[in-house]
Amino acid sequence: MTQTLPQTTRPPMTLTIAGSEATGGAGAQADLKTFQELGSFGMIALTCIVSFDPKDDWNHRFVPVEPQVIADQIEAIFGDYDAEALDTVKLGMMGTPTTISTVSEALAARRPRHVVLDPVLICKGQEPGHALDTDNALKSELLPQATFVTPNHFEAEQLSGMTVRSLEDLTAAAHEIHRISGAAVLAKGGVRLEGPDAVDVFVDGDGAEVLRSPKIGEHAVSGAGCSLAAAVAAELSKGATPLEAARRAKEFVTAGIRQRVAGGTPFDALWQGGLRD
Ligand code: PXL
Repeated sequence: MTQTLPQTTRPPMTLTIAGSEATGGAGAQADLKTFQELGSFGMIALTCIVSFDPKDDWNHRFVPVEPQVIADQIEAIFGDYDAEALDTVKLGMMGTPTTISTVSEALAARRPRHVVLDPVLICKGQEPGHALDTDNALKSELLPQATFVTPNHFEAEQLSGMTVRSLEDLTAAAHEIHRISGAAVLAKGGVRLEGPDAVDVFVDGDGAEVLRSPKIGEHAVSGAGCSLAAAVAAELSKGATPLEAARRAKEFVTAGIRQRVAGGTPFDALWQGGLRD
């Protein structure tokens, strides 16, 4: 008797190299939910574990994952799917200069087509001195490998070396980050710029576009940045252009903020199911 083999599928695939945020609002948890919601097969190489501390003003308790364990996870993932099948990687929180070097080396060896960098620069509870080393390492080792970067207001100032107070400033900073990295840039004004709209600026080699959506409250929502970059990555894995990916990611995050999840923390979490029906 001849046996028919079960049919396999080859969905779009996205890997996030990011930290765990236990409550599920941010980090790798937000990334994986976003990938699934947008139809991309998700994978995680964990860089660190963050546990908010309810006894200490929800400060971040931070534990890095051993560099060898990070390298092992990436080896397992690219052993399973080569860089042709798995052509999109999202980078979230790294946390230490050593982690950045480990990830930078692993990426340089595989050279995936899309590298979406969410340049998470500081995390509450980290040593300021340490944070500066991490910022510098991120700028010198990961930014040059990125094909798409999603800085928020603060990160746009740090990466461009410019002060951002207006949409014009944000646009100038986005152009500068594009100039130094060669990557497409989606710089997020979020609730930090005045006015009725949450305004983001997209810049790539073809020009600039301002993306707007009405602000939903004046408070930042946990996981919005992670989910935005994850949505960009998922869309790129499905074949979108960088500008299309930016537009769809903004819609995804706006819908998720509209249906945000309230808990005991002082910030709400984004719901990745916001675009369903
Ligand atoms: O939202 C930034 C972020 C990214 N990654 C992890 C986090 C946070 C913020 O809490 O904990 C793991």
